[in-house]
Amino acid sequence: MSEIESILKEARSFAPSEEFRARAIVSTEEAAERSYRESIDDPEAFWGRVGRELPWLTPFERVLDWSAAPVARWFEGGRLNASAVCLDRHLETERRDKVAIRWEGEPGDERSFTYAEAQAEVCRFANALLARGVAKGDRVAIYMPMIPELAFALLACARIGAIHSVVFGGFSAQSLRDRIEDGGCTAVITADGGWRRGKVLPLKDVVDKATAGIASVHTVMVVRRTENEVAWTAGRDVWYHDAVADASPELAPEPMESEDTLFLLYTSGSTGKPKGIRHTTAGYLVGTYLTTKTIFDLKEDDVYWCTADIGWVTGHSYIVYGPLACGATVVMYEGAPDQPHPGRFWELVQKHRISVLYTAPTAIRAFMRWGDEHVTKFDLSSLRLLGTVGEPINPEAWMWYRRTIGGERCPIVDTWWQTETGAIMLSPLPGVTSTPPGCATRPFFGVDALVVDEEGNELGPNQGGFLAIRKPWPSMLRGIWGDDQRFVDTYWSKFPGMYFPGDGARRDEHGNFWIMGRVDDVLNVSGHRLSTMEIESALVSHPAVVEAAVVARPDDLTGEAICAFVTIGSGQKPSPELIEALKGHVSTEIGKLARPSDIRFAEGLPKTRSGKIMRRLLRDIAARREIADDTSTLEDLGVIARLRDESS
Ligand code: 7RM
Repeated sequence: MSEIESILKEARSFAPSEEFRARAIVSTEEAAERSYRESIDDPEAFWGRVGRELPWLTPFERVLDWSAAPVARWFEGGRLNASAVCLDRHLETERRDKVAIRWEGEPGDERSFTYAEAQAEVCRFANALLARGVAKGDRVAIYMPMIPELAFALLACARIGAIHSVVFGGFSAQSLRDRIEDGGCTAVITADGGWRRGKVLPLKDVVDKATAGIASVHTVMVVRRTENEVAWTAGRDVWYHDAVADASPELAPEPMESEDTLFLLYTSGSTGKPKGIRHTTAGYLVGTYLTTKTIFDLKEDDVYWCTADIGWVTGHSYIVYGPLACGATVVMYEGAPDQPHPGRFWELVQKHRISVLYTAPTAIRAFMRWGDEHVTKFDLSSLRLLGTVGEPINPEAWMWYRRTIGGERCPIVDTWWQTETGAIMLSPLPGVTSTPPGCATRPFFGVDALVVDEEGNELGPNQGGFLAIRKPWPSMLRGIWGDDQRFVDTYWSKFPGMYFPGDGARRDEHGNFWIMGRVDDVLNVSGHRLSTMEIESALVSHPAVVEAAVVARPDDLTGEAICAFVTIGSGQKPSPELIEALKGHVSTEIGKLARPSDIRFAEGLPKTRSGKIMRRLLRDIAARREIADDTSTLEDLGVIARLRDESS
């Protein structure tokens, strides 16, 4: 029994309006189909043409070399620089004085930078790094709040050919230390602090703890943001404003080989030590550039906002590299979505006339919980396109997003991808794809995706199985830093010749892909393999429920029993009647097989710092086991204690 049974049925589907379609970058099904066919049948012709849209210092000679599979080599012979692709290229055009980054701090302070200003700032930053002895190929850890200097830090590293390794500003000193050591970083860029929910996160203090005793770190560059007191290590620490005071605003970009490493980004995965995912220069830029342009349908006058933190891959690809390569105006926000009020995001949309918004299902479900009144008091008519990423979005949340945020007029692109894939892999094309709620729909150009069984055989329509990808694509990871064998074992060994992302999926009769969650989360109830995501979707479609996480607990009779943790709306009360109602609701929505044995009410669910539900912790609680897993990536440790209390 290797298939995952799919029980969720969704009959609704939404096509883009004629008005949207007519102006879209990809505006007909024929054009989309033609490009997709070419990208699969003749990838070198397709990607060669896209590649030539970037500004090269030396043109590439060969599009793809797959002879050392699974390590691909794209655009060999070419030289380019990521900071020049994102900034310099626009300075010769009308975009020179266009706003590149419009930033707002949590306390409401604002700054904005045109492309010309951003380029000068990045050159000063890069000169300051050079003056401190940071050289091409060196690894630089970046541990910062969401301020413009964070984006500039990535680009300044790229300008001199240093490899950046961004660590999300919410991680602990130990996590930061592990990543600095694993990458062999010689410099750290940080800030005194950052604002989060009205408080100062003392980032420099954390860096001091993380670097104590690491002799290889010769420089800690500190941006002044919150003006809190910081300890100072003479000779090692340097204020950013001092370092750039006399730095020249000009610096020729370092010519980088296509396959030179652009950055490392650590992903924790479910077990073992974090993996330093390695991305290279040209392929990554080509992938993020093309997906940003066509999936977000970017036009010259768009104001684009991706709400992720740059500490995650979503921020790397869709705040910094993709949108800037496209010459977009990017909004960046430092703080929490409910600071100082639960309507902060919508206030930002109204104020900056944001037209394209990209956010996560976890945020959308929080907005639903907080209530429509915080949304509807703002004017959201500037929005024309919405996106989601990070988790499967349940149809209920998708419908709410469409109605309440998108005013029923904005297409939604549900984008499936990973840190490892570098860029979006499955997504609707907003001008052409008719989209069912909660569906990531189709493979992007060049993505040869399929659903296979345990043996790697392709499955037919509506059979659930493992998502796999058959061909190399430009923005794919090139390896795990310092561990080539783990790269092969993790991604290329389950199905020979295919990339294995670790997600379950099914393809429906229209060819649409439905992501069914991580395969590690699949339940086995009386011999039936069920996706947690589908049961969660059924629960959330009950009016009392705002969020749900389903896990298995050992059961003598059925092998595994279904245990559901649910968060209910603010006007709702936990009761035995509600428990029965919810169990009955799942039975009627998707069938008796999926009826939960236990329903447990939870004030909050354990989430990673990027908002993904951590089901493995819930499995321990459901089985009343000690938590065996590493909880260091958990957003709010208190959640676990409260869940324990509530379920004992
Ligand atoms: C971009 C990002 C990757 C994992 C991935 C999936 C899940 C991401 C979606 C999704 C369903 C989506 N990178 N995931 N996007 N699942 N629909 N649209 O999130 O490396 O942090 O995570 O996230 O399980 O494998 S990531």
